[in-house]
Amino acid sequence: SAQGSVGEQVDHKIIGIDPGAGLMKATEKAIKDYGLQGWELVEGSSAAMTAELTQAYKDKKPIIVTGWTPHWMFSKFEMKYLEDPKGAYGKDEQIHTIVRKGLKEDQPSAYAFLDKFEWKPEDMEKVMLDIADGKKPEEAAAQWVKNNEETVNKWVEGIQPAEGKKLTLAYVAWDSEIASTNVVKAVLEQKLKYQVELSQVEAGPMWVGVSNGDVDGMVAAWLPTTHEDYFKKLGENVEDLGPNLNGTKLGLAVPTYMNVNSIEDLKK
Ligand code: PBE
Repeated sequence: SAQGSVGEQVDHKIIGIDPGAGLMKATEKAIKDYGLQGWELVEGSSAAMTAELTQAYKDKKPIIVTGWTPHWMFSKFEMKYLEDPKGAYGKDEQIHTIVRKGLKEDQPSAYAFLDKFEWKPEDMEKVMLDIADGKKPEEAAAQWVKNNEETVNKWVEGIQPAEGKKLTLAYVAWDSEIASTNVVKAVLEQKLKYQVELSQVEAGPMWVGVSNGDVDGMVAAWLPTTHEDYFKKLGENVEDLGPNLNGTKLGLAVPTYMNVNSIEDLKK
């Protein structure tokens, strides 16, 4: 077309996120598997990526981002994943809750709730969307807890409040994990009377922190694929409480106004 190839339109750039994200590793793999020589994966952050996407979308400009589900970008914008016939991004997986060894004995109430915590993609999306629309994460989380009293009460049923005990949760500033971690904090504080501190770190330090006991836990482990490397290295030293969310997806995402459907088309 008059605009040239998709590569020319976007200056052969894929807008990525933080380098510790499994999504970045998967995208490096996609670049290799699909033979996208000359393409650059731009490092940044979850927030920088969505800021760039928001601006491009407003201007109806072409852009390719590293995307994932659950994410508010798919409700605020008309977006599509590029087909991935080679399976570079792996299959659908789960988000797991991971805690430090010994938490069960030291903090049985927190442990019992974290073990029980499980919600749906649409729950997480609701909180993410409120934050994207300008609510503070704590406010969006408190609102969700208020609107979902029945679900929340089931999570904490029969668990003894901890009366001011301290707990630290690690997370990465990914939009999905900002949402989940703040909801878990709200429940621990409101329902179980914990004093929760959130530690915002990169993906590597998040895993290391739980494995060496510096933090008590996290709800941000994407397994078995996205955080496979971290789990292989540190999985022995943590306790995996299993999935807290089912129904994820990773890939390259573009606005639907772009005339491209598959990662294979980026070669042209
Ligand atoms: N993400 C969101 C993370 C996990 C949560 C898909 C950007 C990643 O490690 O890629």
